[in-house]
Amino acid sequence: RTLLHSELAGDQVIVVSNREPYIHEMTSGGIAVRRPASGLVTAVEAVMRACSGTWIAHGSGSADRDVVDRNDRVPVPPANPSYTLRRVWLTKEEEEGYYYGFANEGLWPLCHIAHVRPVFRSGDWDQYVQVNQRFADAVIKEARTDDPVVLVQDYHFALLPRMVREALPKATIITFWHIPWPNPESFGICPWREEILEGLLGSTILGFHTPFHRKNFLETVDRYLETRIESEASTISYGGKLTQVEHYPISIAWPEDAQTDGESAADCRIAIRQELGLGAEHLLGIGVDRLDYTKGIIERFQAVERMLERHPEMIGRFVFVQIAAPSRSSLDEYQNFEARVRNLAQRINRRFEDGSYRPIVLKAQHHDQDELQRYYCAADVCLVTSLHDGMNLVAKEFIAARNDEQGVLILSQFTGAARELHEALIVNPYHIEEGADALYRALSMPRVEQRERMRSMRALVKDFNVYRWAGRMLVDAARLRQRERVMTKIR
Ligand code: GDG
Repeated sequence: RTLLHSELAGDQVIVVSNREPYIHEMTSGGIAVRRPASGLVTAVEAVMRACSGTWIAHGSGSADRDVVDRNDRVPVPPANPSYTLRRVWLTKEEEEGYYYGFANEGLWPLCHIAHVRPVFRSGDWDQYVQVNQRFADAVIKEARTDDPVVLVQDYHFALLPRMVREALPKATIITFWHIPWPNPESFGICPWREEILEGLLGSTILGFHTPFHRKNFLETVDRYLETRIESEASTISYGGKLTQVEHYPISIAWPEDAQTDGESAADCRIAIRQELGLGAEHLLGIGVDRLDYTKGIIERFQAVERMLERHPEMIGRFVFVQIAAPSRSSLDEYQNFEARVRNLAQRINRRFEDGSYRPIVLKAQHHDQDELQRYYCAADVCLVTSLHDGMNLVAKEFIAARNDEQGVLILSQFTGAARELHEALIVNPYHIEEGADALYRALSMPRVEQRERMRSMRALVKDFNVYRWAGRMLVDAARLRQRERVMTKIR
């Protein structure tokens, strides 16, 4: 945090993301504030609390308009304001085309390669261009100087860096791509691939979670644009401007105190089991995800089924709770996925049910963060089985919650997190047998081994926290700003 303050001393920071960090909703009891289920928000919010500034995002809550001032601004966090949230209002048509259409039916499956075919419609693309321009205009309007630090978040705004660069040539634009970047052949099917690459190359710094995604990006640019790439220095020179392409693994804010209102891990363990109608003898698994086809929820349930088949002594003893926050549910692909998840849970439950025992508890609704913490603390094992994931913050949240140094993490090899968390049980989620074996191994793991693995992962996540993620980007940005100032003087 101190590092953030010193790197940003005096600079204006503007964040742009689609999702807002706080959503105001009208409820029967008045206006309530909700934190969305989003890895990006979890990470960037921690940074904004530390460095203040303005966060520009799409106003999506039913009471969002009721709490803003004349300039569409509201101070946040509501209980203890430390920065400004500036809301941009999108029309239904814009939201459909830019967000649901191009971003989530096009770019999301394009970049994840999770066997869902991307859909590209020119009408969606038009909305994507228009909305990127509207957010770029909001950034330009917010800028108090000609060289603000602009932090652009994710695949919703691939065109915005160039748009802002054209109006504010001296701005430091740091773009972070939170999802994977595919190989050049896969990316090449996008009809507007050149425009997207050119848009991103308006950035001063472009960040990915892993060296692998960074390399894929460099190769994609090399394939489709006439540029000069310095692979060693990881810079791309395009149209007389340099972009530094780096990897910055994202993380979480390490909890300062136990986050469960003083409830210890041991208390949570008992309380959650009671709430689920279980006893102290029950073994508990947990999964926490947006209900998204990239997260490997089907494969996870299949691994649970296979484990119970192979180890019948676990029937009646092991329960798996899946928290699945609804996401993008107006899209067909997501509705179909939810139906498949529900049907599979039902089929497995029918197969193994016994009295009140059901092996899978599917909680397909949004939960409070405190509630998630309690589940993390109560679980014997946490399953993260994404088919592809930029990083995956749930893995890190589970580790951070376990100050009792107990619990086992099962982690897909296709997450960015697997590049760091070597003491997890790493699995290929497509290999159901392997998942079942890992689950059984986790449930039978001696406490001493759990402690050793957890202790080592906790040290890593505590050290490489989200402030380091932001701090490293900002140190690099400060270096480039300084170089630019020197070069301008020389010229
Ligand atoms: C993208 C990339 C990358 C989940 N359900 C609820 C809830 N959550 C929170 C979790 C966690 C976050 O949402 C999910 O983060 P992930 O990292 O797992 O995934 P994405 O949302 O897909 O995030 C991902 C991330 O960006 C950051 O760069 O790691 O790879 O896909 O924080 O706790 N939060 C609440 N209620 C829920 O029901 N409050």
